[in-house]
Amino acid sequence: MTRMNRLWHNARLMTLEGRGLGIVEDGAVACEDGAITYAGPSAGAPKTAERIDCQGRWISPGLVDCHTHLVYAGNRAREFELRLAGASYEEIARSGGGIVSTMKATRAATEDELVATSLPRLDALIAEGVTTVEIKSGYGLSLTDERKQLRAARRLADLRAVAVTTTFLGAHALPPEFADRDAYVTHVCDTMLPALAAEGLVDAVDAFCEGIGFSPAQVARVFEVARTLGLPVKLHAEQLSDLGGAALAAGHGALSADHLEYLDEAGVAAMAASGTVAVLLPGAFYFTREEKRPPVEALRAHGVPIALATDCNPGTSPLTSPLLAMNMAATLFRLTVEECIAGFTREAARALGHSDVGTLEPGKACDLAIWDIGQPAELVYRMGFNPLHARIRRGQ
Ligand code: DI6
Ligand code: FE
Repeated sequence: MTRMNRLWHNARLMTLEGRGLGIVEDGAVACEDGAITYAGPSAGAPKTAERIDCQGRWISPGLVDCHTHLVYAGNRAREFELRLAGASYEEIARSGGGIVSTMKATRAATEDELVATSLPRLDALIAEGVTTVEIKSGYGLSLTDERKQLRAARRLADLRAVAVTTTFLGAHALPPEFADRDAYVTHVCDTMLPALAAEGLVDAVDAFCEGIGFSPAQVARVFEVARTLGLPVKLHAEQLSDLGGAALAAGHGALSADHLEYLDEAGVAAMAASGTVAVLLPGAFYFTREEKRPPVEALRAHGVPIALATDCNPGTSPLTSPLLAMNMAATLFRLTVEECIAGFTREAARALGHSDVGTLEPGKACDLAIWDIGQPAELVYRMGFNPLHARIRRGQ
């Protein structure tokens, strides 16, 4: 006996299967028990009990936001004003603002408060068709507070119909109670990461490899522990300077290296060799008024997969719109419409190591976004307009 047998028909599909958008002009998607059983031309669609007429609308895979820091307390609007008056992100970070100011607010919040204050941000993503979201820790910077942040992230998945995947970012900034970065990294490696992994709170491990963050040698220590725990790694690399972080990540078989404005050709080649996804974050580029573009042409030439994400965070990308991120990626980074849409679906799923979402194919989760548009480019072209008609998660 089959349950929840559904067919969305009279639709145009972006299946994202293979390399391009995978367009099917007169298409249908069938679902059984939350999984896709058919995605293709209407003519070949199975007969099912419940039929939903899409009236010519477009169906894409549900969007995947593969890099966010959306669980935090407080905001950094005051720092924004200081930056408008001329202060730099690095100056603010060095004078006790930046990540550490969000750490203080996050530490002061209860788990319930973190959930409540983060939920509207998650709802904004969901309203634009997001069905899978990655959420990083990194604003607790102690065992107790990182645990609280990761637990809050997990709880968001119970409150909304969305898949949440958690990433431990203990090596994000130096908490004030440690005078020395190496000593803090030891605490991350010996205490925080093993404990949180044992509690089942960690799906992947990330670090901030930067002059104001952690050195490649310190990141390598964290990655070694991740390896012994069997956890995949990813890295904030080459955002403000070139420390060779992406090549380091690639050497550890990282799922992704993220930001990458200062990535050089050798780093691109290393990523290509390891199959590491380049996650580009145009919101942070825009908000920090960065002038150096990530090496998109080299990434293409070497066949490095390109994903996009909001990087939703209070300091450098207070962005909760994947559609605006697509527009920024096209306008600021010169990505094509196909690259932008693939970047929030197929390639974002790859950046998370999730093989069950990101395309419309039999066997994948039936996570759909149904759009009121006449052509795919409209998703990327408009600014601040949301044409989502419906969002389907696991067939519902
Ligand atoms: N890079 C970023 O852009 C965010 N974290 C990171 O490692 C910024 C986080 C913040 O400023 O709060
Ligand atoms: Fe980030």
